[in-house]
Amino acid sequence: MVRRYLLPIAAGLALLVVLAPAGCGPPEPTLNVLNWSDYIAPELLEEFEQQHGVRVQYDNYASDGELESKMQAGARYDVIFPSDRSMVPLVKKGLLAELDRSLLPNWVYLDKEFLGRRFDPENTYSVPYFWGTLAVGVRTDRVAEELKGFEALFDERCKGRITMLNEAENAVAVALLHLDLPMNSTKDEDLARAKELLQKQRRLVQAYTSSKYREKLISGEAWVALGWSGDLLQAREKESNIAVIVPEKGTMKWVDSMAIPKTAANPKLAHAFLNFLMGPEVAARNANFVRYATPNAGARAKLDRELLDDPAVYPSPEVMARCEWLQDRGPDIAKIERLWREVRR
Ligand code: SPD
Repeated sequence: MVRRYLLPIAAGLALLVVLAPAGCGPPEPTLNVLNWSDYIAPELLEEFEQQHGVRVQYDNYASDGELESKMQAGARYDVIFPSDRSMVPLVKKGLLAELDRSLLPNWVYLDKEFLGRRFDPENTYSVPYFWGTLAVGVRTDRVAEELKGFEALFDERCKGRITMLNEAENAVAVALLHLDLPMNSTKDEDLARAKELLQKQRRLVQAYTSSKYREKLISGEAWVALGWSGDLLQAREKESNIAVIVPEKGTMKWVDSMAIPKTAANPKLAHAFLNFLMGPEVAARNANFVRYATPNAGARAKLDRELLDDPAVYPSPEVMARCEWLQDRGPDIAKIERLWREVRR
């Protein structure tokens, strides 16, 4: 009787012991992260994996539109990094989860200046990650004169060597600023002038890209690139013949956030990841690597001195006073999207 019942159980247990080391144990928890390209120090992902005994599946995107359509189509991620611009539709469509502050003790290190912004007044859904400006990267070995604004992007002499961000609102904002018009204007006459400028510029443009301009500047394939400050600074790190111009007359300032989608499979682990990146030590290492400005006040004292003193990372208060946030243009956004389609076709 005992043999009849115990033997099969023992055999079953033995089989389990044989199979378990071969990878048949419980699956390793995975944190699915979707971030902009070149926007985190890779060592931090490994560190988080080791600290929490998890695997981080890390994917990239290159534009606001790409993130928004992925989330709209139901992509399953635990942590995403929307821009201030993308936060508006993501919140409106109910795609983000409310944050649990009790799981984010490092909140105390955030700089209040970057909290309570219009796109999320109570920071119900978002934690500021990095901020920066819309800037111009220039190969100084190719473009000799001293530049102060966006002028090289429209210069015939740079024909075929110019790259533009492939983002409607960024490109239109630059055209409006270059024409000394308000960056957030939706007036038909202002947009008509911006369109004319961008259409005229089209034959000078080598590529519309939001992810490859860094490499193109480094290789010298491009001489002038419209980009986001930190990416251009990363290029300057690799090639000393690159200058980063934050237009003196003012430009767009922006802040990207960390957020947890409503469909996150692992919200607890997602909070742990956010809190990890919000720690002053980690936030400083991350900023030193990506060369963007940090909204983490606790990290400031730990930043590389040359980063803190670099006006391309932290522009002077005078220049900052002339910079503007992108506003939510509501239904008027359709005008900008149409304009951009017409420029790009
Ligand atoms: N390579 C990281 C780029 C992040 C830029 N985010 C800026 C969004 C501005 N709308």
